Amino acid sequence: MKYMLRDSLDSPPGQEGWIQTERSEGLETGWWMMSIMACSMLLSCNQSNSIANKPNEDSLLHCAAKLPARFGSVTSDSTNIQQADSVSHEGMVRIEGGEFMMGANDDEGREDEYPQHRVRVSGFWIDQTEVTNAQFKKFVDATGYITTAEKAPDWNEIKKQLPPGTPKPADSLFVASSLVFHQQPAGTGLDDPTVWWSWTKGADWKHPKGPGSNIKGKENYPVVHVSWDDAMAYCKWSGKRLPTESQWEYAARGGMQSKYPWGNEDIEKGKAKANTWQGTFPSTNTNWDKFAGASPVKSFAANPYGLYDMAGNVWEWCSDWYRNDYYENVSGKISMDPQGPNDSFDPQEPTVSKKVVRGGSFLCNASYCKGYRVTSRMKTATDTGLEHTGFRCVD
Ligand SMILES: [Ca+2]
Repeated sequence: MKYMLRDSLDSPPGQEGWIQTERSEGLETGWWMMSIMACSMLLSCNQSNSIANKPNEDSLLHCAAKLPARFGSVTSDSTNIQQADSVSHEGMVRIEGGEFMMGANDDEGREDEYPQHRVRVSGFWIDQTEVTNAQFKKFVDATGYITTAEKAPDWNEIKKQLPPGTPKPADSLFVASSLVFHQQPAGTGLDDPTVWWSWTKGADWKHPKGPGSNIKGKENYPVVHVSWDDAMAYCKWSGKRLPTESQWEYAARGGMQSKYPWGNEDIEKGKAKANTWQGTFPSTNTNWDKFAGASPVKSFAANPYGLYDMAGNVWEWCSDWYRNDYYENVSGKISMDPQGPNDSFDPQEPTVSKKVVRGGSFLCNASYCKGYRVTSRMKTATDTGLEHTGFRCVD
């Protein structure tokens, strides 16, 4: 369990001004500390200026660059959500079960994408599109659900897991907020993602850019700023689940053994095939694909299974815990409907429990880590929502 609070909204995440507390489960230990330790993040894969198509070791570190998780202390509401009795398959596609080789077999993958290994999945239904603002609104209207980003951390909850007598931090730390992307001036370096990501008070699914922004006219855009808990709550309410990582990759491949959901053609050749970033990140977006931020779902062609935005637009939560060594651990045998590892481990941030996210986002760029490859894996702390992260459900 982990908590992280800010003492100033102006403090960039991961820098001085952050306070982190942590407790080792079962050890009854805990401490407050000023945080230099940044946290996880899928964040854009745009954090490295590696050689295109072949990220070097350095770039991989940048690519999985660190940003702080949120608070960890916010109690999930998903347990209070009633599971739907029946499931509507409207807007879903049936994927027949089968066997495939999961993971990368070329030289573009990051370490955690190897080795490629055999996986068998049973047939399942999957949403054709990312869950939209309109769909998420129905859920919120029906349940009164409040997302993680809308809730300030609750001291009464936090202190239960801290050593007795731990002093309460300043009230100014307990602020509801989420991570918002800010385009930067030309010449901005790529080594510090905290420059273009900032915790923003009042940013949430209804206010993607923070106070003053809204989702009017964006009913058909993917919902963002949703934590893994929020995504789980929505899926539960609709009688569905989050996809496992193997279901997600199987669906994204569309029956092919290609690099991308559309085949192998380079993303910036021919017609625009997905919403990503063209130009120089994080300063210049040429908008060649017509969208600077998120795009309405179904703005680009579907993959052979009829699924939209399996590459780009927004990252999508999966149900699996993230472990960097998971593929190594399951190689050499056929995995049947794998549910992922039993726990999470990210060597870059061993203390933070993370779930897998897939598919890349509107911030991914061909020059960097190519999060829109079908095998690309990223990971995020379960309580963290971002402007470029959403989800879809399966049944
Ligand atoms: Ca774009």
